Amino acid sequence: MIKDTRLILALDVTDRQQALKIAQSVKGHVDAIKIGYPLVLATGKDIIGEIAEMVPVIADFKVADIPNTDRLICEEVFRAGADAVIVHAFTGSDSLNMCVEVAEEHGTEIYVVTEMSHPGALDFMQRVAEDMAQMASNANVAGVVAPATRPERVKMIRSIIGDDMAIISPGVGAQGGNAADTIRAGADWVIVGRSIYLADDPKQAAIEIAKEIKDAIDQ
Ligand code: NUP
Repeated sequence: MIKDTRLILALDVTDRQQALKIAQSVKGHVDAIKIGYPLVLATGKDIIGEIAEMVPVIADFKVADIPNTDRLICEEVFRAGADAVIVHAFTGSDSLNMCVEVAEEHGTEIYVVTEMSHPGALDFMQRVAEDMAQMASNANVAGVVAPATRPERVKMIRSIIGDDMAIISPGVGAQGGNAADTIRAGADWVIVGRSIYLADDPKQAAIEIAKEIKDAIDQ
């Protein structure tokens, strides 16, 4: 991913025309568009390639299976045109390494979930998040997903993975996180969904968040 606006749109709409219209309008104002089950189940997997023609696509399928099934899933997603896939860490290193192997064959990227942004992540995930970040840093992944709702955890995860891997961070806006705090805590990109795609003018909303990010970096 090219680091420019440091903003990723989570495009969780379920209407094909609306998705394409928003993707077109934010083009140039976001570095990637993250799409996942809502859009792909509603419209079909061809939407991955259609959006990828405009803006790089991160496929948020949170892949979490045995290595062979993970391989089959990642192959389909990359064949459909995705530039990156998000995978879960809790299935362990063999599953993760299989995803990395497929990404290497396709010249694409893997991002690994460490600790999720919602309150329920405190029930189980947070207890093993640091181990999962360590596992991710031992694998050849592009980066990890860490919670913008807890900037102190972004900072902690950054201290584990070092500076060579990216942190992409959801939870800004609708979930209560703040773009500037997240970037200051060490995230490379923030991921924003509802605050952009539900806005009257998604392009303007993206421009405003990108400006907040830029101001935080320039400070
Ligand atoms: O920990 C995570 N939190 C999270 O919100 C991991 C994710 N992949 N996401 C996704 O980021 C979530 O599924 C949604 O697509 C996006 C956040 O959207 P919003 O809360 O900004 O609308």
